[in-house]
This record gives sequence, structure tokens and C-alpha cells, in this order.
Amino acid sequence: MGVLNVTPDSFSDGGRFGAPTRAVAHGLRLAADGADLVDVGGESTRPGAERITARVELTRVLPVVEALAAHGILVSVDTMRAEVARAAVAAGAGFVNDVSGGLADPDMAPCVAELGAPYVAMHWRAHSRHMQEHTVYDDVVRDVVAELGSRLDALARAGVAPEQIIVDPGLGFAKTRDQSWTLLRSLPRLRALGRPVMVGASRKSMLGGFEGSATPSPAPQDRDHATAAVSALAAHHGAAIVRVHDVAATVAAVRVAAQWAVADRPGRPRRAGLASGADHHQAPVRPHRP
Ligand code: PMM
Repeated sequence: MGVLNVTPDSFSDGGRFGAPTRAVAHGLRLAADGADLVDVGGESTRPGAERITARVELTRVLPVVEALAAHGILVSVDTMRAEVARAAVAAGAGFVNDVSGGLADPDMAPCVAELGAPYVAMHWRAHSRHMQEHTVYDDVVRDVVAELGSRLDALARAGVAPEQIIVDPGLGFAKTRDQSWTLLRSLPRLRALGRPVMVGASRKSMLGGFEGSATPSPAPQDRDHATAAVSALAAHHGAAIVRVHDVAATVAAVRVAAQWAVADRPGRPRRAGLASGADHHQAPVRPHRP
């Protein structure tokens, strides 16, 4: 999944794609680089970010979703609002990516049930302004799995089909850097929820410096090699989708992981792609064509 933030204040691509024409051009580039889907977001979720109105969000995302979908690109809309999800799907989006897993907007679950589109339910505890005040866990993996499990139950009660749902641990969202690494190392426990797992580590502060390294933390836009490495490892350990800014580097790295898995299992050819990743037991998520 390629990241296309149409925001003036995104922490890593810093508003470079604010104007619709430049955003669309970048989305086309992400697809040409090998993204299976392009995630269009109009509201920044960087730590401390203030909310914007639905009207501003719609104005930012709809023209970009519409143009990319018209080019035949599978678009996902990164939104916490049912109203935006509904309008984006009507404009051609085939996926809904909700960082709040349905918690921010009570209308989201029934809306997604009605739309029938694949839905990313991310682990989330609070809006960005306050999220880093919510990093207390008894056991981060057990608590995140349990909280995601509750979201799956709530989504099912609202009529969302299990096959629509992809789960995401929400790296960096109400998590310290160490907690994010612990979650990343525990992908099999997230996969035990029975749904495909998505991972978004791209350019995050968890990649901003490593044990034993004397070099200063690289700026977010200088974390793409580290992102590619982490994406390959995540794919190898079963992530179905990795959400990244630099698609070309990650596609190359994920292909290496896929080849590694083939080489691991002589006689069992595998296909790199949306549901790649070693040991995938879940059914692949079928894109939604409105
Ligand atoms: N991270 C960001 C935004 N949207 N969506 C999902 N499902 N998972 C993530 O980890 C995630 C996301 C924040 O990163 P950005 O500001 O660089 O887009």
C-alpha cells in the first residue's frame, strides 16, 4: 500500500502533495512503482495533530480518489469518518482504512457493513492530540490483541462481514517505540485473530535510530531503507499488507522476502502480492469495486 497524504502537515511527507494535480501524479507514481493500492488520507494523524472538519477532509480527498480510481488504481481512503468513507467509495475508492478501528465515529461500523468494502481496523486508543498519554499497557501484545478482538466483535455486531476486515496493530499510535517493536515482533499473535494483518512502520520514529548505532536519528524522509527492511521482515512473518511511502524500495524488499519463502519450501511456489508473506492461512481480501 502506497501512502498518499493530502495534508499540509503530515509528519513525514510534510504537505508535499497538497494540490490535487500533484497528489494525483504522486499516486500514479506509487502505482507505477508497484503499489497494489494507494491510500489517500486528508487528515494528519501525526502525534499532537488537531482534527480538521469533515468538509475540509472531503475537499482534500475526493478529487484525488476520483482521479486515481479513473486511472484504474485501487484506492483506499484513510479516514475515521463514515461520511468521508461513504463519499470516497462513491467516488471510486475500494478500501476503507480507519486508524480508529471504528471508535472515532459510531457510524463507521454500520457504514462499512453497508458498503461491503474491505476495512482496515487499526488499534487505536485516542485522537492524535492525546494518544501518547495512553501508552500504559499491562502487556502490550495481549492488550492490543484483546482490544482489536473487541473491535472485531463490535464490527460483527454492526453487520460487517469478517472477510471484510484487516487488522493493524497501529505502530506509533498510543505506543512507545519499544512497544511498537514488541508488537512487530509478535505478528503471529496478531494473526491469531484470524484476519490478514497490515503493518504501517514507514518512516516512523521507531525507525529513527537503533541499538548500538552512534549515528544521529535520521529525519523521517531518510528512513526509507529501514522501512524497506522492516517491510520485508514483516511480510516474511505474515503481514499481508505493508503501508509505505517509498513503494519501489519496499516492493524490491518484499520480493526478496517472498523468494525467501519459496526457497524455504521447495515444491511450493508462492506468488508475491497483496496476500504474500510466509505462512498465510487467511483468505485474501478481495478488493471492492463500487
Ligand atoms: N499510520 C499512519 C496513517 N495511517 N493507517 C494504518 N492502517 N496503519 C498505520 O500505521 C497508519 C495509518 C501515520 O503515518 P503517515 O502520517 O506517514 O501516513
